[in-house]
Amino acid sequence: MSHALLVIDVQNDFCPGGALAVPGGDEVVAPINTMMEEFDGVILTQDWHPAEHLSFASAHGGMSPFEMVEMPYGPQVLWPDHCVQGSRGAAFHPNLRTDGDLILRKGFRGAIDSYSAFFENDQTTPTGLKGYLDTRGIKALTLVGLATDFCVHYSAVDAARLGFDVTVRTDACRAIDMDGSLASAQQAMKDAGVILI
Ligand code: VGL
Ligand code: ZN
Repeated sequence: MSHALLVIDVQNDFCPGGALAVPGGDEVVAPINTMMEEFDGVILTQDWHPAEHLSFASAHGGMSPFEMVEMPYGPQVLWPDHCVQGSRGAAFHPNLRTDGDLILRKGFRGAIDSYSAFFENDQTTPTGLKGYLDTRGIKALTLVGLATDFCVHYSAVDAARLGFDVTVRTDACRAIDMDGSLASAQQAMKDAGVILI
């Protein structure tokens, strides 16, 4: 059985000093680089938003980061501007190995966010990753990266629902943890059958 490492969003904007810094975000880089040796395939994702993306508070006059809005597809957290296509913040952490097999970009449609590496936040628009993994015969995934409670969480739950064997290595993840989001993400992942290590 083929087992791939899925490295979620280890980008400058999610590391200390970045626009949406995750506490200790840069601490995942060294363990992830080591883990890359251990898998049949390595896939990296990159959060990749156009300027004025509708997930940015700045695109909603008068609203502040971390407030909620209602989008046509449901509730959406508003974020500081982050991971703008081609910016330094959108680049991978400079010490991250990027010699994996595939770099998958997500969140590139202006009006819809994409936490998951499989489906955008409407939970129906596919990114194409499922087809890629199936074509390669990959049946098991280990997830690492940023942020545990958003993009790792949604990617892991979708992967489990799609039938992959899913493990999250929490020692190689870090969380944003707003309003109990880490605890509810951990519960949702367990409920979906994801193994948390
Ligand atoms: C993420 C919030 C907004 C993540 C991406 O990578 O977890 N979180 N965009
Ligand atoms: Zn984003």
